[in-house]
Amino acid sequence: MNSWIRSAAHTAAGLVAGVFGVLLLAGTGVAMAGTGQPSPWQINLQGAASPVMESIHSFHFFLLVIIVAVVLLVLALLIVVALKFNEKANPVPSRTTHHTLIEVVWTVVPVLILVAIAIPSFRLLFLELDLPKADLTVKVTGHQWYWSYEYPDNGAFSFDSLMVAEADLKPGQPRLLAVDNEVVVPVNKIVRVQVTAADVIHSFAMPSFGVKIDALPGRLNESWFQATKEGVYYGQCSELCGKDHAFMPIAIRVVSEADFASWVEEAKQKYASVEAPAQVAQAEPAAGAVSSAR
Ligand SMILES: [Cu+2]
Repeated sequence: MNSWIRSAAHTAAGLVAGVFGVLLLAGTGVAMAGTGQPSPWQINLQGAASPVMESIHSFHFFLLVIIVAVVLLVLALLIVVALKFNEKANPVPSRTTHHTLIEVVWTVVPVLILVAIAIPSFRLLFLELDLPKADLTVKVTGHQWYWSYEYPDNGAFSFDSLMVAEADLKPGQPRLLAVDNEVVVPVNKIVRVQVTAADVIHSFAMPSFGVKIDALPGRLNESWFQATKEGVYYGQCSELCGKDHAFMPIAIRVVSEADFASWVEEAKQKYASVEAPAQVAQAEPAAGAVSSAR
């Protein structure tokens, strides 16, 4: 065998091994990936904690299988061509220029593959964008550079949520992700998220819930999630919004329904006292005081 054919065969073998290696890593990556926050050496999506994210995971794996099959087919064809039709092995080339069956096959098969991808893709889009009846609403507003949250169904209190500086992190709080005031939602309830922005475009993203939606000034976008496991989940602003874009994380704490109810009671007190409008000296002028007030 020619040396270049040998090296081509080696390269091909290396490619196949590489593809299988990536597949293997991707397969185990689902287990390796953290849920609620990224983990070291993570190469796959974050773990799923909502039905939408579970569907995103399955769709992602389905696409991975298809793309690996396509890559392997093309690779095999390349190897066959390189080995069988090089100048040495095939000194007198065929003059064939058309083959109707092959041409029909290489047109129809890709169309069928695209249709097979489109059907679950549209189903997933519909799942993400068709809001089910919500159990509660959280209104999210992006600011330069923090988020504020409002609970219109639970007493309409609102609060700001700012990143915890590195020096103030408590044990267990992840750097660049922990916030002072977390969003709290009940487990297994459908939460409608209404997203807007007060200044520039931000994007509200929570990977483990499969939520990413732009926060646009003057527009109210909607998304939803149903957190299936209790715990704290972290996300980040995902639209470049200025110098502190990287420092406006999102933290959602998923708790039991009873814990949520008691948190709401606490939050109403806590944020009411913080958010009370400042008392401005503006007394009703007495009837005789009008002229002197001028
Ligand atoms: Cu932002």
